[in-house]
Amino acid sequence: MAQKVFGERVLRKEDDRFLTGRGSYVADMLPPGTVYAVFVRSPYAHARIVRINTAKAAKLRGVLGVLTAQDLKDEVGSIFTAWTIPNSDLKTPPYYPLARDVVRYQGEAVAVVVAENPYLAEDARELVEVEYDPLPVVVDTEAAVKKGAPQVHGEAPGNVAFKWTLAGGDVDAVFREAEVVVSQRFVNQRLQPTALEPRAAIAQYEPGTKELTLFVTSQNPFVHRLILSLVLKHPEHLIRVVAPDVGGGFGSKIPCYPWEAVVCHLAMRFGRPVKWVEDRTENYVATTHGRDHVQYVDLAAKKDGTILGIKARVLANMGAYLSTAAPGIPTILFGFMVGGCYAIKAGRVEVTGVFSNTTPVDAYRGAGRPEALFLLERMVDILARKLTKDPAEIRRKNFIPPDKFPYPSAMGLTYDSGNYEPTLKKALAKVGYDRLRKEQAEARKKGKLMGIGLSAYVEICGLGPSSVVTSTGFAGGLWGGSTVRVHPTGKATVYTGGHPHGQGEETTFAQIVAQELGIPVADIEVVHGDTKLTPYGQGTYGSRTTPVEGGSVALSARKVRDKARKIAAHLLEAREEDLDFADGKFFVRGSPKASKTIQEVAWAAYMAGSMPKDVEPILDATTFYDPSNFVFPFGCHVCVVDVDRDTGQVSIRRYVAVDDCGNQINPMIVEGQVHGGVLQGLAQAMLEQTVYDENGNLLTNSLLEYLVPTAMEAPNIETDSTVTPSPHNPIGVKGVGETGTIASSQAYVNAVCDAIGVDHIDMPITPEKVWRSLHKK
Ligand code: MCN
Repeated sequence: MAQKVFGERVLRKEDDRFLTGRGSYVADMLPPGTVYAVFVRSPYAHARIVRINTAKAAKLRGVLGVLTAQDLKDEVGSIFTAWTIPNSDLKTPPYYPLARDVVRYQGEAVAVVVAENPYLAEDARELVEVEYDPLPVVVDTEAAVKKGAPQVHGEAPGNVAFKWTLAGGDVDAVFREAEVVVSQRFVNQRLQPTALEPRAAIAQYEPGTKELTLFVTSQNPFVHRLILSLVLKHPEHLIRVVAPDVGGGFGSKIPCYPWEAVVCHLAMRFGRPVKWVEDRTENYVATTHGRDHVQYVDLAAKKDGTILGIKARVLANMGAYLSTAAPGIPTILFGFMVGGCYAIKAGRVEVTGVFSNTTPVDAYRGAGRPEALFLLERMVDILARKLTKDPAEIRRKNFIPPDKFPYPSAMGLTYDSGNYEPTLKKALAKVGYDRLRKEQAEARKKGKLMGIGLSAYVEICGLGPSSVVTSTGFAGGLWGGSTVRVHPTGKATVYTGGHPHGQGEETTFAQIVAQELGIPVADIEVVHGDTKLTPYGQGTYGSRTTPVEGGSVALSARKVRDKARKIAAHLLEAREEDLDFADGKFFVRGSPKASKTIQEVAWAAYMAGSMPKDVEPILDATTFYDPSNFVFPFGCHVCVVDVDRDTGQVSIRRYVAVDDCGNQINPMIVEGQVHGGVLQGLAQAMLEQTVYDENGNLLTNSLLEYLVPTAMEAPNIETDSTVTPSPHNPIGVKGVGETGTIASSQAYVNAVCDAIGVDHIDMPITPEKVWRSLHKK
């Protein structure tokens, strides 16, 4: 195929509407007759609800209703978790849409007000009187599992939500064999996903057809539809979920939230469209949080730096309830990756999921993998320090060799393809590693502090083979679904089950089809996010959209090409085998003038006056593609920092990211994803941290207290790549949406610890922590 579109830096098609303010967001929608819902949320983190008096609020003119759990008891069921990890004694206490007798975190909803306009709704909320009887609160993860700690749920003694163990190889033997063991406790702090657009929903009910339509900020409209049909007991085929443009999600718009179900119920109850839009404070208390681990880690090695094995004991704070995907994150997505890119012989991970009086956690960019790669890459640096070896050397020595792929990891996965050393080599060359180490030695003599932090990673994404993910208790096959349809005039539409919300697949999926069919990118539209328009699909998360949904798109386009070839052969009176295809044209081999463009074939397929025998009219194809394995992108990042001895201020001098996500469809978009991802990981390392007081009040409940980085804190991120295609994926791609986040926190922490010569400082590394660490010595 002569013309190359796949692999080109095509400008993002979606940006025209985003940059001119023409995106279509739920908060901007206003169906005629819309009324507004606001939730009354508990100020207490743990309390018994003694009584709720709604009379005054309900009397306010313009208020349609004020509802409590009592009113919804038989109408809206409890929200359930969709990832029930086997062999873990998982406790799934009910998560009612409005709290029944007890509230278990600050911000849990106890009542909902519906009014003609949002101001009235707010006023009425003030009039709802709730009497609480406060109960003892537990926020801290380690405190929650101590004897005598306040109990969050009667059905989960000791606040234990589950216990899960993963072991591979003979762990005890490698620790016996070890010449050196290093140990460290890490806190991977809780974070608050901060998508530009908070969550929003509008539900509409059509009594004539009984169709319920929900416009919602979702990463996976079909998952919402399925859960809502069960929770509301409304038939699935009569629910339409539309997720229009969504202003970022980072994992927090995967879950189906109780309040989305309530809004649906209200629309059916009052016969009016009902709208609910979070503000940032509601977003911070009521949208899921991420991370929140306490980890105790041991690494076994030989004196020459050979890593033998790893053990991690983890307490994972789940918050007050188990959100949609929550149990799978500190287990499946975490435990399998603790060996990273090293040829370790054995590993053991023991995870205890812990209930506490905090907002429930769920996926947050990287979801489990940042927590795994952080602990491993920190341990490698601690080992290097103990053995006084170069951290780059230790990594190089332990990489899985390129000829060992597909590689069966000690933790039980098969890494599809990899060649790790070139990413390290490229990153070190780009940053000028040897020169920097010399400069560092000189600077130290003068009392100046400069540090170099490395981070090598491999991660699991492109979820997944359905047989594997369902065997982990996940209630959903993770295949990809697409339809590619060429219209009579030769323009095309791609219908995908993915739901990009910032990632750029409206462009890259058009590139895939353009490459396969020779149709210009400008003539291809990508449709997503509407359960009534697209094939059933699983949505966008776990950097699965390109490998899985994109794989499906490529296969659909190839089916279309095969059908078009049949029609072209018929029109040209040639044999199919004698046709070549290039630049959107079928040629008869040897007589290039005898040709038909894909557009001519499309016209013929719709007119259908002269079709080959057994070929149906029109030109389209649908594919449901279930991959045979996950994909495993990898890379190496280097962070260089300068530390001010007097103030503890850290400044990033260089940040180099070398990533391998297999074939790249659009290198510009790939770089954009790496930039965003790296900054999100650096944000955890430098600034972000959820803080509760001992009573469970969320102190970081606005953007004044919760520090997200701005352009001022963002370093210049220098990117480069290597290309190791995935062997099993139809287009050789691996995901890249999370790699930056998975790699960057530890690169920064490694750099700071290297600069000041300590084993560890917990994130976020504030100037105060650095200063104290320097002055302790
Ligand atoms: N891509 C490519 N070549 C590859 C791999 C990817 O050109 N070899 C392109 C893709 O086609 C797509 C983008 O890179 O345009 C990211 O694709 P992919 O890695 O498949 O990730 P997903 O689309 O599945 O996105 C999910 C991922 C996750 S899990 C989070 S969280 C995240 C992220 O993407 N949230 C984001 N990136 C985000 N970006 C934005 N702007 N907003 C979010 O909420």
